[in-house]
Amino acid sequence: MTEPTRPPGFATTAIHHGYDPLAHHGALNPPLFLTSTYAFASAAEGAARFAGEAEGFVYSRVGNPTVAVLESRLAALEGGEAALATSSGVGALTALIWTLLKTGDHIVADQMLYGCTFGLFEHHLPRFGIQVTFADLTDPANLQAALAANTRLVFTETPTNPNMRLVDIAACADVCRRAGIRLVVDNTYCTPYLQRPLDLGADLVTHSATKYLGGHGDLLAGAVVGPKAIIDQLRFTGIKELNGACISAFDAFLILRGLKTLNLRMDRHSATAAKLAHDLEAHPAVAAVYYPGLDSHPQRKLAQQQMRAMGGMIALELKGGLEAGRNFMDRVKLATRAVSLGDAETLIQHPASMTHATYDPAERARHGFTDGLIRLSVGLEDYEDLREDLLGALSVTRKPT
Ligand code: 3LM
Repeated sequence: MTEPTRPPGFATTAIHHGYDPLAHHGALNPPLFLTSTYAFASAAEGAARFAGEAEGFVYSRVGNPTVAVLESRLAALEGGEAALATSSGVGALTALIWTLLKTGDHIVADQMLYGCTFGLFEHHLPRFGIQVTFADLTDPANLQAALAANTRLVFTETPTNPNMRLVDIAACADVCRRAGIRLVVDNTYCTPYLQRPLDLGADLVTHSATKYLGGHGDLLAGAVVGPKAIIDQLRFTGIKELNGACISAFDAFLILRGLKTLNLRMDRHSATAAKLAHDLEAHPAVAAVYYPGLDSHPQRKLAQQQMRAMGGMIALELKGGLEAGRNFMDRVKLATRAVSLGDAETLIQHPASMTHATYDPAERARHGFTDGLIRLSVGLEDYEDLREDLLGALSVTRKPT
């Protein structure tokens, strides 16, 4: 057998990394280990495994062979040393924060975050003595200004959920590195196929694997990727003793299956979303479309630098504001009215009353997103059908009042 002359590409890694069928009776897919616990050959061996002196699994809250394949594959795809898979994206985030921070510490976060991340940061972490400063990280100078002596973590999404602002990962990583503070990037919207924050200098990547990584709307999961020493801490403190947010082996199996088509799906999501973003922007009922592939996006150049393609998420505002947006949502037939994203089905939702209802009206105004914003997660259906559905729903003339 000849040795490969180059490192495996993204798709090859997503399909093969960390698993050898011949070591598992030739089974093409990693076996699903449905077990909570693991037998020890002797008391001494069990004790050695618990002490970390012997290799081997002890209990599925901290490790499972099916989950381990997923973790090594996610680490390889993100270009990190190690990964921890969790029961949800929020589980990944709390494992990270509760493990790495303590009372008296400070976080700087971008001003626009997924609703429950915002809820955790704004409404709950202060109860444990952890303060969060929200800053507009689209300008890295604002990051420098927000840092304090007790800042331990900088957290951002990019593009931001729901309004598609971009944060310059390399520029923020530079500020963080000089200050000795960890930069964490939520890479849910992009997946490692479209954007690799660790390559750009981030220290850790988080995911809601519920979304594109799983890709089929049939599971909840999350992940953290980064240096092995930190991932070990998150596993043996965060998941083991703090939040218990371990992923099920079955969900890990489903994500492994989803990963096999991740690059194909992301290319298709991106291609269809790019066309629909143009169509929507050209429609007279539309006031604004937020999509990094549009020339009108203020950070188009940055998007081209740090993203391989522009992804499947679009935000838009209609000229008639909230009421027009609600009517639009009620008229679509093919797009499904639902939260979440990254599925084969196109999903449409209203952030202010759904995914981001954790922001009260004053917070929405302060953090910079409007009540009228509508979010689309463009699915894998035929572009022509989606176009007809969305433009048709926009074009219905209103009944005279
Ligand atoms: C949503 N988002 O519809 P889970 N990080 C990002 C996310 O978008 C999410 C999480 C973390 C949505 C979920 S809202 C009721 C439905 C950027 C989730 C959290 O815990 O796996 O849901 O991930 O935007």
